[in-house]
Amino acid sequence: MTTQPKILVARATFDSVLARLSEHLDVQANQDDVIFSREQLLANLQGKQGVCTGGSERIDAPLLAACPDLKIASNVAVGYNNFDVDACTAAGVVCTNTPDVLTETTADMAFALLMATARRVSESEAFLRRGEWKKFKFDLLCGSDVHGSTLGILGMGRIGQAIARRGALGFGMNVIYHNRSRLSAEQEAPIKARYVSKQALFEQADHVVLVLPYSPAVHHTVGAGEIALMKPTATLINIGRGGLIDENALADALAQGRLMGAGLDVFEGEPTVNPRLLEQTRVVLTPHVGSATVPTRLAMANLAADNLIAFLTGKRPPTPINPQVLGSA
Ligand code: 8YV
Repeated sequence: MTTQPKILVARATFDSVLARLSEHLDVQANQDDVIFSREQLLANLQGKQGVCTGGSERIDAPLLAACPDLKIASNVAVGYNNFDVDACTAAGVVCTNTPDVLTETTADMAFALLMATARRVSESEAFLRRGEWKKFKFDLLCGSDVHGSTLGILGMGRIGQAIARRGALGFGMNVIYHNRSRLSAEQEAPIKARYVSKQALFEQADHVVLVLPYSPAVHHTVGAGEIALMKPTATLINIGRGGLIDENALADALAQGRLMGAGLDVFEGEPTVNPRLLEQTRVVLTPHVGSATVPTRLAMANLAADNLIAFLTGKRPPTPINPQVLGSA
């Protein structure tokens, strides 16, 4: 009997996905969804050729040194700031992620946060639930318009473009964006997207959406200086990673009424949320649910499984992050 490659599925997943994996691989699952300490992760990875990770498992040089059998790390996320990709590449370990399958769902969530923040939906509901709604009032809970306003997108990858389409085509918004590289004229034209400097984006946008991948180079991309450039009527939406925003600077700005509001799905210390943000009413807070619909989470889990099965049965994984490790085969 041939032995199957061994993998650890580090976080709970769909039973159907585990069943698929188990047809090809020797699977150690974690359906109780214990968040492994570093020591537990290292212990559970001994003798494993593959690992299926969520954002909670960090794959870095010390881990790779302690787990010499590991050949592939498959992240169930498009973002992979929990991977030290250079260290993986140096160790010949393939990294994979789950792009595309979550693009539209995550763009929907960006819009949900944008709408909720601009129109003060959470605040309005809390007001109603507290029983404070006693009469119609002309200026009750007035917010900012979304339609026809200027949407500033920082990070114009697949998800950024999907948000831009929603804004331009659905809400008649003027789209401005900043990104490492400019889109082609063919990509810009249908949404009339205008490439601007980062400074111009903060100055001109009525709604700023952060959707750039996190790395230490973009830590606190939005701090006191950037917030000071923004219109006091503007909103700031973050569906990327918490570390993109200096949360204390944001809490200061909200407390002083220097921003209309913020919509945050991601936090620097998540799942712990900065208590200063929790104190603010003009902030819509959600627990990192950008890709959280059942079909999308299933598609993500299946793509992560496809990557593991393909690579560990001698084929090319569909979505490698560091394809140079695979060579040209
Ligand atoms: C994941 C995400 O669900 O894909 C990403 O980068 O942030 C989410 O879609 C989350 O990271 C859990 O792994």
